Formats: sequence, structure tokens, C-alpha cells
Amino acid sequence: MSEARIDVHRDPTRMLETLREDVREGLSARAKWLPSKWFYDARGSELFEHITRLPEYYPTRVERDILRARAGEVADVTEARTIVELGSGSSEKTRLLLDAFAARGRLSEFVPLDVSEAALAASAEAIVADYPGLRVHGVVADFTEPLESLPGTPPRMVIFLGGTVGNFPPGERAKFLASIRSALTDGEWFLLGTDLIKDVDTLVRAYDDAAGVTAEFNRNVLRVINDRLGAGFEPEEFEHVARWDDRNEWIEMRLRARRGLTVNVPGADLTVTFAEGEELRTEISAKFRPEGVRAELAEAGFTLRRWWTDPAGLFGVSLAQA
Ligand code: AVJ
Repeated sequence: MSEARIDVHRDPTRMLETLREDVREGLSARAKWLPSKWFYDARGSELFEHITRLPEYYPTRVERDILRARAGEVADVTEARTIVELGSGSSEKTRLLLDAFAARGRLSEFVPLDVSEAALAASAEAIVADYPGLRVHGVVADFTEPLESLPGTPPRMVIFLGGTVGNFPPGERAKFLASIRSALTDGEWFLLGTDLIKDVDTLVRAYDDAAGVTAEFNRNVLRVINDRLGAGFEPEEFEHVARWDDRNEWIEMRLRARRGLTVNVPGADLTVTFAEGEELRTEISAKFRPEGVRAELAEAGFTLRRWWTDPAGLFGVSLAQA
């Protein structure tokens, strides 16, 4: 019985230092903000998995339908030998690709990469058990840091699903796409999921579900800061806010202080005050137009070979070639 190899490229000391810097910068800014990657400790990753099963959160379901319909075509077009998944989480949708590649008997290696070691270990073990003969090489790393050289037998295909590319602010998104391109050799592949612009109601409800799971996910970033930096946030003092920003074409998640608060963050040598009603931005999730996705991929040096969407045009999947 083989085992998943898991390399930890994330140095815990450096990770804590980055959190400390992000908290110092974001919480002392005039308009407070935090990078969304800090949601994903073990509990945050589990809450996100719960979100993917909510009736309001359509992206996971719709992307899964697209992948189910197109996985065979992805395998036939790319003939990839290695799949590298960025932000792999549970890798649940990725199984549709692994199934299609396995049926063709060509795929030799799967490289899931995630910041959450707990999520990665669980998914890598499960995939090793279910795909005999597939080498599984998990990497614990932060994909917002510049990518080092990618492992695996060529031709490789990097996949980045779920619309997570929307979490980057636009300038950083361009740099990120360019760094994927430069980690690939000419002719290799990139499969990208993007959530598309649609009516505001559908968008906002996806980020403000009736059961309040997204609200708990949002507040989890405060628990992460409590755990790692000894902060004294009381998450219930903050109200979950999800809002569509029409000018930037993105959803913002915010935490709004229900009353005036002072919070100590000893691990960042910081005391933060919130006025009543003051908001902390915790995530942006950009939504795309098909022509915008094509333009951004081209700008990064990719050629779009296939574009797939669902019948209602909710979500798009691009297959691009370096
Ligand atoms: C995991 C980044 C794709 O932006 O839709 C879900 C995270 N935030 N609900 C997204 C999220 C609020 C999600 N991604």
C-alpha cells in the first residue's frame, strides 16, 4: 500500500511572521483589511467545505457539472502526465479529472498544493487509496507566494479551480497568472475556473447564506488571529457583511463591529480600536466576463484553447496553453 508524500514548503515561523505583518498592516490601515488566505486553518477549511454544499453557493456545483461534462476532453486535448492543483482543499472536483485521465491510463502524478496541512493530508491520503498507481505528492505551501519550479513529468497541467483567482486584487492577479506561465514550459497547460458576473441577488446570496455558515467562515479569521497571535477578538461582536461592488465587479466580505471595541493583539504588538459600525474587509471575490478572462490569460502569455460554461452562464472554465 503506497503513501502520499507530503512536502512542507511552508515554514511555520515565516508563516507566523507573515500573519503578524499582515495583521499589523491591515488592522492599522485607515480602511481596515486582511488577506483572505487567513481563513483557512483546519476549522476554516472545514467551514468552506460546508459552504460548498449550501443551496445558495452555486459555484462548486456548477463548476463540478462543467468538469463532469468536459473532463474527457481535457484529458484528450492535453495528454497531461502531471496535474498540479493550486489551493487544492479537499480536491473533491478534481476526482472528475483524475477519473478521466485514469481511464486513458496516462496520468502518472498528482501534486495538490494547499496552505492547510490538515486539508491536504486528508485529501492526499484519500486519493492515494482511490487511485492505485498514481504518485501523489502533496505540497504544503502558500500559492500567493511566487511559485518555485513545478514538480512532475511533462506535459504538466496546472489547475486552479473554484474561482479562487477572484480573491487576488487585479494587479496581483496579473502577476500570479504570469508566474504560473513562467513556471510552465511552452505547450504545457492551465485549467482555470472563474465565477461569472450575474444578477446581484444571486451573487450576494452566495456569500450570505440563510444558515449563517458563511458568516461563521468570515468570523473564523478572528479566531485564527486569537489562536496564533493571542488576540482578544470576540467574533460575535462582529456582524457578517457581503456586498457587491459594482465598480470593481467583485463581492466583498466584511466584518462590522456591532459596537465600539478595543482589541489587544499581543503577538503583533498591536492594540486595535473599532468604532461602532466600522468594517474590516476580509475578502474580495472578483467575478468575470468571458472576454475579460481571455484577455487576462493572453496578457499572461497563455492561448485559450477551450472555453466552457454551464447553460445559464454562471461559471466559466478555461483550458489554456502556455
Ligand atoms: C474558495 C475563494 C473560491 O471566493 O467564493 C466562499 C471562498 N468566501 N464564501 C469564494 C468563499 C465566501 C471562495 N473561494
